Formats: sequence, C-alpha cells, structure tokens
Amino acid sequence: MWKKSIKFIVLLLCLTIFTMACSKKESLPTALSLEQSIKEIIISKGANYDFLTDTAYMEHMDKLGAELTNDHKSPHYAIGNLDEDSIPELAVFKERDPKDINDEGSLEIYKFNGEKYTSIDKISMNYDNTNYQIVIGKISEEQNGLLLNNQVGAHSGLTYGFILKDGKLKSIFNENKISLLSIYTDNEIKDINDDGILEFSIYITDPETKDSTVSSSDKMTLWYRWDGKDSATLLEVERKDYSKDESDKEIFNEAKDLIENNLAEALKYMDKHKDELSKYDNTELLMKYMKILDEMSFDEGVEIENLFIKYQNNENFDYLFKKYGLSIEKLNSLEYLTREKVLKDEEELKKHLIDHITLGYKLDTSEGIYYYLIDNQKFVDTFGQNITNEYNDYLKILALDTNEPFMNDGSLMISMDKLAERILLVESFKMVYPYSNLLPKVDELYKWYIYTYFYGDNHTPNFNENTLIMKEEVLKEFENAIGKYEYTNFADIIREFMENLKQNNNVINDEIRVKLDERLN
Ligand SMILES: [Ca+2]
Ligand SMILES: [Ca+2]
Repeated sequence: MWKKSIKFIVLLLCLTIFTMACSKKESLPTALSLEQSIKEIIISKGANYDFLTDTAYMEHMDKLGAELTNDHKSPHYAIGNLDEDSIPELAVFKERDPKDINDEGSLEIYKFNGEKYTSIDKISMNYDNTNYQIVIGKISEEQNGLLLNNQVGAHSGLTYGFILKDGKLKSIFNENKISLLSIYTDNEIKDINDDGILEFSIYITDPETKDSTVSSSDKMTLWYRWDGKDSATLLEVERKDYSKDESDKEIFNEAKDLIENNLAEALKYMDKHKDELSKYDNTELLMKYMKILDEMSFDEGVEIENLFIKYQNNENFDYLFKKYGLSIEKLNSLEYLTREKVLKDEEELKKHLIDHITLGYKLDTSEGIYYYLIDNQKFVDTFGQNITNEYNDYLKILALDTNEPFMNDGSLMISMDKLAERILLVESFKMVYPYSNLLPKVDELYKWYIYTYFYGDNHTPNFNENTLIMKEEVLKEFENAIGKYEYTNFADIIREFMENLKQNNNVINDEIRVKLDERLN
C-alpha cells in the first residue's frame, strides 16, 4: 500500500514539474519572439533608417520598455537615439521598492548589441519617489540627450539631464549653477519653439509674490535649453504681469515728469507717494532716477573737486578739514552740513554738498581727490519695502560696496573672507533671479570680485611677481573658503582653479588665466 502511495506521490511530483516546465516553456516563446521580432526589424534595415517612425518597431519597443520598468507602468521609459548609430537606445526609470531601504531607484540605458537590447549603464535615482516625464531627443544642434522629471519630497519635481558618453550616462547640469527644483510637478520637457531641440521648464514661486505660502503664492515657469556645457540658457518666462498691479498712474506720471525736468524735487515726491504706487512702478521710477544720478556722477564729481581746490587757497588738500575739524563722515551728514557755522566761508561748496547728498550721492575721496558715489544704502533704506525684491537685492549688493568699497586706489580694502561673502551674495542673486535684466551688470561685478579674489590687487598680487608662483597663505585662504562654502558654485570655481594651478606648478600664467575666463563665461 505505501509503495503505491510513493508511486502516486512521485507521479504527482513528476506531473507538477512537467506542468511547471510546460508553463515556463509557454512563456518563453513570447519573450523570445519580442526580442526576435525587434532583432529582425533592426537587422533588416540600413544604417540610416529612421526606426522611431516604424510602427511595428515602436510597438515592440513599447512592450519591451513597459516590461523593463519595475511597475510595468508607462511612461517610465523613453526610446530614442543617444549615440552615433541610428539604432535607438532605450532609457528606463526603475522606481524604487519602498519596502527595500537599500533600493534608491535607478535609471538604466539599454542598447542593441546585435542580438538584443542589453543594459549598458545604470545609475542611482537617489530615492526619488517616481518619474513623471522621460524624454530622449535633440538637446542642442549637435547633441542628443535624455531629460527627465522625477517627483521628490511631498510634491516637488526635480529635473535631470544626461548625455551618453562612451556608453556611460553623464550628467549635464551643475546644480550649483542652475536650480532644477520645481515646487510642484507642473513643469515639462518639450520643444516649445518647434526647432527640433528640446526645452525644459522649472516651476517655482515667483520671487515677487506677496503671498509666500507654497500653495497660494504666485508661480512662475522658466523655460530653459541646455547651454552645451553644464548649465542652461533661459529662453522664456511665464509669470504674473506685475505691471498691472494697482498703482496711481497720475502720481506715476508726475514723478516721471519730475525726474526728467526737476530732479531736485523728484526724490522727495517719490518718497512721499511711494505707498500709492505699485512696487513695479516705484521700481521703474527709481531705476530711471538712479540711471540719471549715475550718468551725472562724473561731471558732478569734477565740480566738487574743483570747489575743494578753489577753497583750499593753494594750501594742502586737507586745509578745510583742519579749519573745521571735518571728516568724510561729517561731510556726508546733512544734519552737520546744514549747521550755520559749517563751511560758512565756502558757500558754493556747502551748497553743492547739501544739494548732492540730498539727491542721493555720497562724497568719497581717494589720493586727495574728491568725487561722488551713489549712496545705494540710502535708496535701500528709503524704498526697500516699496520696490521689487529683485531691484532691492540688487541695490543691497551695490550698497555693500558703496558703504565699504572693496577697492580703493587699486588696493583691496576688505579681507578675502569678506570678499568671498560678497561673491556669494552675487551668486545667490544669479540663482534667485535668473530672468533679471540686471544680470549683465551683476556679472560684471561678479567677475571683478573673482579676479581680485584669485589674483590679488594691483599693488599686492596673490603671487610672487618674479616667479609668478602663488603665495602659500593665499592657497590656505582658498582651502578655507572651499570648506566654508562647500556646496556653492564659487567653491567649485576655487576647486577647479586650484587643480589647474597644481598641474601648473602653482604658477599663474596666461594658461591659468584663460581657464578661469572660460569657467566664468
Ligand atoms: Ca543609437
Ligand atoms: Ca526647441
């Protein structure tokens, strides 16, 4: 009896194995046929064939793409050309398994190897929750690439860009140069201007929003295209039109008229009525006003210098200082200047100073010569709450330098660490306001600061003037800054500069200078 049972059990086992083998066999032909069909299509076509328009090929590839994603969900894969041969590659986003804390999710590239599609590279997707767009296409005139949008955190989006280089994925964006984070997943990858090259958008809170809560703040969409290096060029901005904000147009026109025809009265009027105008209109007026101050400053500077000379009666340049116990601070104080006894014998000089400081100038001196600077701090203090955040932040950058000029008569006047802080402030302006029309001016200042930071000033270069070898103490300073400001573009620039320098035996020559120029452009 028990023998019979064993026989039965053995038979049953055999049957089970047989059935399993059968079912395995049954699934094999379809898998084979997908690979086989793809192979057959590919090898039947010539080198210039456009597979992406071949319906049969695309249908099969769609199946393969869906099979290779973890959740078999589209659109977590993209089909397109990433390298020289015309046979498309397949990029697959593999969502992480939330139950497996070691699974970071991945991006994998498959390439046809003559037989079938096999994985050629795989990179981590950094625990991103999921993907909501993945596209392969032209990202510049000569380059194809892969762009993808992943969902991260509670509701944000993160954009990535890659090219395939020597069969490996290479990231094309430096996050210290461009912010790729969208507050919601409302950003897109598409060709917005029908030129065949992909653009991508970033969806962020408008820096000018009044309401700063994430959900109800004003949003803006920035459309970018890859710049061919490690950042992107801004092509288009979609945002609220703040010029339509409520504002008293009569007052605006009156202020504009004063700026053009009666400058001495304009500022008082603008200050008095600033609450009746929108931030947009106040900014427009102030920019107009300051442009005129800037244009006049040279001539007015010559005038004040001539007045000092006139009243010095051929004495030393500090004659008046001694006569009245003056200081540059006192000469910039309206309260002091309007005192009856101050400069009582130098009426023209007194009036010029009072008039110009009221206009918003600041008297400064270098090597015994007097001139006017624009007192940017005064405008921040007076109009900061009534102008756009963009213009206010711009004026704050300028104010740092008019309050405490970094350079005087060719000498660096502030510590390298202070200079680094100013560089970072400019850098953050560039990140926050990538659309700003003020960027050319900001960039000019940025470069001037950076060149001074690396090379030193005219009188004390950062390198030995005979050997051109960089000074040890300066290299130390660089290292400190890298540690202190680790995750900034500036730290990247210093790192790269030091690396180039090291390979050049710490000698500052044209080669090093050209490399820094290129990095900054
Ligand atoms: Ca290819
Ligand atoms: Ca385009």
